[in-house]
Amino acid sequence: MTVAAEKKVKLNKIEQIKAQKHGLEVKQELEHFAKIGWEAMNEDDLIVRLKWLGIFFRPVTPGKFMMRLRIPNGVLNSQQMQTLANIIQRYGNDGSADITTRQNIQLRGIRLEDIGAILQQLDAVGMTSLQSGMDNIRNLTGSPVAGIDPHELFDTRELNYKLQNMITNHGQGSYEFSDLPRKLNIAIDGARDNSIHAEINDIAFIPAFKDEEFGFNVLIGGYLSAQRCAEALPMDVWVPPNDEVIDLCRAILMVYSKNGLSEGLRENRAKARIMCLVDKWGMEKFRTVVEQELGKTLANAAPKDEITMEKRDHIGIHPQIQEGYSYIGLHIPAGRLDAEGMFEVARLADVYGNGEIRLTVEENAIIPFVANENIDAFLTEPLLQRFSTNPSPLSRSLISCTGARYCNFALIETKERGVKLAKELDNELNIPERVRIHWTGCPNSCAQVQAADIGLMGTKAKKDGKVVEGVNLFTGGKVGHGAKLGSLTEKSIPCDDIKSVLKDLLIKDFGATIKDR
Ligand code: SRM
Ligand code: SF4
Repeated sequence: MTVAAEKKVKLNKIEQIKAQKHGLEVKQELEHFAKIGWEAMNEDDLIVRLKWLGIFFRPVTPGKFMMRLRIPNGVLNSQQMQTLANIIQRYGNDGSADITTRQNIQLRGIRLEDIGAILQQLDAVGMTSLQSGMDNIRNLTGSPVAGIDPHELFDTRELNYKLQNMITNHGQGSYEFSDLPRKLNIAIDGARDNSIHAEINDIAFIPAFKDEEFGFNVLIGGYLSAQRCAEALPMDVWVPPNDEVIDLCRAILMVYSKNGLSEGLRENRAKARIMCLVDKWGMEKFRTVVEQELGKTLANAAPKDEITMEKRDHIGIHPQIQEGYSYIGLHIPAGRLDAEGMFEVARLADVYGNGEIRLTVEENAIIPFVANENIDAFLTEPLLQRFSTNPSPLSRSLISCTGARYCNFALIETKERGVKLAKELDNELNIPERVRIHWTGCPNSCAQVQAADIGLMGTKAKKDGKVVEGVNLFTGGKVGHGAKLGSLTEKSIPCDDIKSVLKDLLIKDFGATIKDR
């Protein structure tokens, strides 16, 4: 008798859909889908299974799909960026892209009949969108300045590439790693400034020395959701910075996947993240079961970690560890790109750098390896009028989720509103230091309002007796060294009143003063 039958488990709807046909199966059916059109597709294939290919049906723009890529450690090259730009360019005004809060890229406007060819185009330049949605491991994050940062302890790029290859079977799709009870986030950081928000990842590797040997302490179970937000907990494990990281990830993923059914994680999706397994077992048992899966005992955590710096945003010009070179961070307002902007970023990377482009969880882009003697010329490039190296304080630190323009969960429009308001407040106030304002359209918190200095989460509010768009206000989030989640401080502020609420808050708590005009 199966465990499910024994315990009379009632699988949730998504598990039932997965049991009928695995999500990756739809890769073989793309030609058929293209023939019949999205309107005639089975709903489970259209809305659920296509997400295993990184393809998201958007009820807000039916027929114009979103494609979520995987960009491990946020590193891509100019050829890859040009390929992405080419893909969206053919869709005219419908084609656009966003840099995401997991240093990744999403493309918009994609038509069903093009998906097969696009997957081949991506494959040809070493990219994939597979397993980037639903019950899969999301983009693997790492320091955006890995390998070029003078303060770095370890370059995590190779580890993240290896991990992505394992998880996705070199971009072709892996049945082994794509049937988790729920989504899962992994981050590996070799920098000192917690550039990846370790505290809100399901599995986080943070730098730590054990007996003077470099490695990682491991945190488990951080996540944000509409029902609960949890900071990751120490697993009391230390691993050296080599294949042991990959092996440990494999063991944790197997334990999570294999026990999902017997521990009830496949019944209720709101109680299915890996922290729920830790809740049931306690961390000690969790670690023991992982060790059994791994077939060996793990070393205990190092007594302290090396997250010692405030979080950097990487915007502007910064010296690299390689003498004579700098990396230049460009501010991409709310992460939104179009084909023209992407071609230009790729061109700057080729002309001034080594062709590489880095993405940040703040939704910005970095061009590394600019020779110091070329910086002045770089700064005269017209693209910098759009993507500044020296933006004003609030605009600089603005982060926004997709919001109502494309996301059907959204209760408010976020990106345009956030960019406009930051500009207006920057014009009206002197703001002495960075204030990180995050806008998120609904309680899923894709733009991590709990990590923000000021977090604004879409909701409904009342004004003059009418229901209007509003936000819940979060404050007190801290990132980098000593990161902690902020909390809800005010509910249901009508969007029309946000500007004055923010102005007061910036003056009262962040030392802002009114500008003389
Ligand atoms: Fe998210 C679902 C967008 C980062 C928590 N997220 C969604 C969906 C797929 C919902 C949907 O089908 O419409 C959104 C797609 C909208 C669209 O068209 O773009 C969406 N999430 C995003 C992105 C694009 C926001 C952004 O503007 O950057 C981010 C993509 C990251 C990536 O490249 O993979 C994104 N989402 C996050 C993060 C932040 C992070 O990872 O640091 C979180 C909180 C951390 C976490 O997951 O614990 C996050 N997204 C969620 C949740 C709540 C998960 C839960 O356990 O309940 C959902 C809803 C769900 O999964 O059921 C969700
Ligand atoms: Fe959509 Fe809500 Fe995530 Fe924003 S926070 S992208 S509105 S699911």
